[in-house]
Amino acid sequence: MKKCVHIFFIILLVLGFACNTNQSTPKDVKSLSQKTPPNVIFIMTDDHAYQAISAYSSKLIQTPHIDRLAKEGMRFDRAFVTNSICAPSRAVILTGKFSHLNSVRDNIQRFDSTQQTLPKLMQATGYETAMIGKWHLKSEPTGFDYWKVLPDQGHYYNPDFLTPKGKIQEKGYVTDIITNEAIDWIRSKRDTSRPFMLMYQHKAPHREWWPATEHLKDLQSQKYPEPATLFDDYQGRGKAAKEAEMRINEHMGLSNDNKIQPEIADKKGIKNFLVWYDRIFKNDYARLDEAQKKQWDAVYGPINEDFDKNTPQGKDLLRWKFQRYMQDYLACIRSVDENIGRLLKYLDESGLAENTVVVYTSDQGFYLGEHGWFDKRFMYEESFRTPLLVRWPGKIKAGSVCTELVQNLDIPETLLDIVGAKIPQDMQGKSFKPLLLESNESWRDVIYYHYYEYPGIHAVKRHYGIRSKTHKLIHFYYDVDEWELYDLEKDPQEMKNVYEDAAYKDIREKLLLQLKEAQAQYQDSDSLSMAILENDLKNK
Ligand code: SGN
Ligand code: CA
Repeated sequence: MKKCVHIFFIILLVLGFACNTNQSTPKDVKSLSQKTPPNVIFIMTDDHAYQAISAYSSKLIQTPHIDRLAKEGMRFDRAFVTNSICAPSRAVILTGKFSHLNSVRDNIQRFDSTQQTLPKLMQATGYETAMIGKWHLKSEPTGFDYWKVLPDQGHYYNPDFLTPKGKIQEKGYVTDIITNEAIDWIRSKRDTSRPFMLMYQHKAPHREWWPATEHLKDLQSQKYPEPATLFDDYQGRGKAAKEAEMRINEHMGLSNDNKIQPEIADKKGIKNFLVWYDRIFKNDYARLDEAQKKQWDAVYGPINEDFDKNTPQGKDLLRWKFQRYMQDYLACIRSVDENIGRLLKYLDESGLAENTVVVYTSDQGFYLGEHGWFDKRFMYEESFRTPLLVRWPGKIKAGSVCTELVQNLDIPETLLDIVGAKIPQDMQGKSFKPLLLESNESWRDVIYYHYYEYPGIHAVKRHYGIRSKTHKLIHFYYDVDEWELYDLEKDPQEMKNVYEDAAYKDIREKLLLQLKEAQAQYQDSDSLSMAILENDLKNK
């Protein structure tokens, strides 16, 4: 039966092709040009929460340029990562394999650059490839005809870049520079006889949220709506949520994050949490030139004076820190949005837009005060989920929305599928090209997740789990052995663990079974988790 359906579609395709080639209107030229393999621009930001993209929610900020991709393409409302942290997410996108198979399970490990990757496979298909911006994988990029990347996390102001010829410092603001480099590569550095894939990856809006000088002031006077769970007390959940060190109140640095001079924070006796908070503040500030310092002081000086005079206490301090956090975080996103606008404008003007697939995503989601948190790592919704927008002119219906469960794991397979390349058997994701084309093929029921960086910064315990469209099952392990189950329809904010609730017995059993199946499918297991844990502890 399936075979018949396939043959039917092939006939339809052939007929469609024949119809197109029979026409002799100017449209012909267009359809022919669309038959040349499309270019691919993969845009990834760092820690960009879907809550801060107006195509998803306009509560916090307007992002008209990023929204264009949703308006002219497809918005994914159930896009997730496999391991909510930077380097692992990047390794997943390069390899199409889960962390336990791709050499990078946490931000400490080094990417094995000899393995099969998306850019290498694209090169083998005849594509010119480039990687510009945040890389964060320790080993040098491979599989790229051109690369220019930030060392490690990079800096916001006057950043250094690594190139095959060595390190160079560029003057200006990192988001602008990365975009200049990207446009410049497309315009004048690539081999124009071949299609290209550009990975254009921003540092912003990563902690510690240093906005561009022109946006320093923009968002200072606005009041941002507090999330309903800002004052979460973590009752109803286990130890992992209670013990994580990412509460705005206690773990966000007053100096390095909120830009209050260390001397003022110290004088007030407010804990800055990180021991090197002042070093970070001074290092970043020291990178500014005299004019930048002047602009910086003009904005942050009065904030410091006001904080010194009217120091908020208790709950008000949390409220104040949340507002400060949003002002800087969102101002960084302003630059991202403007720069994506610049890139899209260049594609329009150069005539490249029509035959270029543009993907927008983040390396993971982020907490914007939900549960009183910043950072990510958890399999709870705000950090597990990530924005995903895809524009493919002439193929994806403008303004479409997909609610199927997809993951960053699926991105390389999808891109290979789009350009007509073979997807290697050992890649673990699934091409979502059929979803882009809105064909009615059956999709998956659950997605799998595994996080490893513990003990470590922010103290989020090791855990794995699955999510269906309606429920989530999580197992926290190592120094705890705790299970959590959430009913995402009744409790979308994940406030009440119902794992032990008798009313959920059947659902729990079904999910436990699906978890085992997912682990088998992705070649993960409890014994592998234990072996990895032992190895990680030995290497500490
Ligand atoms: C830094 C941040 C952390 C963050 C990690 C990983 N601290 O260490 O808050 O979780 O990066 O981020 S900071 O004070 O140096 O900003 S990731 O996006 O690279 O995974
Ligand atoms: Ca990140």
